[in-house]
Amino acid sequence: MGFLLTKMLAVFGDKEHKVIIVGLDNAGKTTILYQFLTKEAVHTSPTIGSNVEEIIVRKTHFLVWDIGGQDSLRASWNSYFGKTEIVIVVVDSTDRERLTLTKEELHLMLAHEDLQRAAVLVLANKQDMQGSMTAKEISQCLTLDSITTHSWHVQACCALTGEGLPASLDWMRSRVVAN
Ligand code: G3D
Repeated sequence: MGFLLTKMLAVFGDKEHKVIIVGLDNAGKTTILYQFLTKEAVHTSPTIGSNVEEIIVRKTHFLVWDIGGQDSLRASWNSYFGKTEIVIVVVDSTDRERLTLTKEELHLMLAHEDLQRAAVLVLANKQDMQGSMTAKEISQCLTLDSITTHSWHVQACCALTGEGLPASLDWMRSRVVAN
């Protein structure tokens, strides 16, 4: 618990950049978090707590919170927003039916006062699956072009193989280094 507190205080001390991973259940959030940790270029500290991990990308430290996506948990997402610099929105690219729900959640989040300075990374996950939507299609469905208040980026990926994830980490790093 003391260690967790130390890590949380580090965020407020601006030594680590806070990232939250959101998305509907089954989108691949947890798989992505742990795939980040196994990439060769990424060195990690031991697990800090349940689904909270430190990731270091070329000396830039991120504290990444994987927030559950089930109906009952989505209402509490905003309790994690404070000090967040990057919001990762994970999309199951085969789940066409629920993309509208993701769109609504995304635009609702961006209106929240605690996220006014956060950058948004949309991960179009499960690209290995037949019939998956492309990153461009997902971008259009989520109306990302209409977002002018936040820096955003969409990246196609496959959490199972890790494809697309190093590029995502590079983009995240470029965002926090730029600020
Ligand atoms: P969540 O944390 O968003 O709820 P999980 O999602 O990370 O638990 O992943 C949900 C399921 O999707 C898991 O399968 C996981 O293996 C699978 N998955 C995640 N990413 C990919 C991907 O890129 N491609 C494919 N094909 N599957 C993926 P199970 O079977 O364990 O439920």
